[in-house]
Amino acid sequence: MDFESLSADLRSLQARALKEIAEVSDPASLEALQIQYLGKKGDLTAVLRGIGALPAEDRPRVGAVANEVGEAVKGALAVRGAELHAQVQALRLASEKVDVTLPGRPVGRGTLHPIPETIAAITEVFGQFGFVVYEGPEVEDDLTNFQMLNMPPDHPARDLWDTLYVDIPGHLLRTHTSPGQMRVMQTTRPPIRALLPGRCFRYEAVDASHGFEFFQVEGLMVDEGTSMADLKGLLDEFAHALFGPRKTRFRPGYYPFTEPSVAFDVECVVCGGVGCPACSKSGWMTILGAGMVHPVVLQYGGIDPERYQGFAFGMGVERIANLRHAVPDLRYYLENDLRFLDQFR
Ligand code: 2U9
Repeated sequence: MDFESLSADLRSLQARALKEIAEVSDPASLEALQIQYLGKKGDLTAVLRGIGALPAEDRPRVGAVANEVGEAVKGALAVRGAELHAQVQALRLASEKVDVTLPGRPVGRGTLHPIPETIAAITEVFGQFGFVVYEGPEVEDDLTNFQMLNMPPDHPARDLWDTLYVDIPGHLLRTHTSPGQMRVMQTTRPPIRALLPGRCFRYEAVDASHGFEFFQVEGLMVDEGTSMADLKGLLDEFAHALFGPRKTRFRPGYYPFTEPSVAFDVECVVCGGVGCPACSKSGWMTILGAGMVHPVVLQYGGIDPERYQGFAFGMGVERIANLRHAVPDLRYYLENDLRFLDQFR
C-alpha cells in the first residue's frame, strides 16, 4: 500500500459518496448513507485503517486527504439534508393547506320544542298584564295538592284526578300545578298575579288526547275587588292574542277550588263557529277552565277572604299547542321524532 493508491481510494470513495448522496430522495436513506460513509464502521474508517502500513512521512499527507474527503462528504450530506427537509416541508404545506375563503359548513340549529314554545306564547300574553312566572315542585304532598285546594281525603272530587303516588308517605306526583299556586299564596302578599307552567302527572290510559304526563299553565290573581268580569276580560285578551278575534263565552263548570267555576270557550278555531268535526258540530271549543278562588282555599293560603277576592284559571298546554299547530295527537310531543319536531322551524 502506498500514498498514491490510498489517496486514489479516498478520492473514489468521495466521488461515489457524493453521487449517492445527490441521488438520495428521502431523509431516512440519507441518514443510512451518513452511517455507511462516516460511521465508526463506515467506509472512510475502513480506508484509513490502511494508513498504518504507510511509511511515516506519508501518513500526514494521507491524513490531510482523508480530512478533505470527510469534510466534502459531511458538506454534501448537510446540503442534501437541507434540500430534503425543504421538500418535505413544502409537501406538508401543500397537503395541509386550508382554503380560508371556502364558505363555512352549516351548523344544524335546534328549535324550541312546541310545548315550551306554546308555554312561552302563553306566558308572554299574561306577562303583558303583569303576571309573573313561578314554579312549584313536581313531587308534592297530599296536603298541598288536594286538602288545601278544598279536597279533604274522602272528597269525591279526588276521583277527577287519578293520582300517581311515590314511596314517601303522604307524597305524590302533582296532578295539576295548583299546589304551586297555593305555595305562592302562602309566601306572597296580595296583590298577586302569578303564572305556573309545569309538568303534571295522572294515572291515565294513554290515547290521542290523554297522557300520563302533560303540561299545564295555571294563573292566579288575588286583590281587593277582583271580579269575574276581570277574569272574562283577561281571558278574552288571551284568546284573541292566540287565536285571533273570535267570540268567547263562559259556561258553568265545576272545580272544588273555585266557586263559581266556568269553562271558557272560543268560537271553533277550525270552522269559525259554523260547526265541524273538530268542534263536534257545536261551533265552540273549550280552551281552559277558570273560576273565583274558593274562600276556603284563600284561607289555606293565609289570605283573608273578607278583604280579598281571587280568580284562577288553568289550561292544558298540549291542547293549546294542538290548536295552534293542528297537531292531531298529543303522543307526538313526547316521542322526540325529528320528523315531527323539524316542522316547528
Ligand atoms: C289555587 C286556586 C285555584 C286553577 C284552575 C282550572 C280551573 C282548570 C284544568 C284545565 C284543563 C286543568 O289541564 S287541565 O286538565 N284546570 O280548569 N284550574 S281553575 O284554580 C286554582 C288553582 C290554585 C290555589
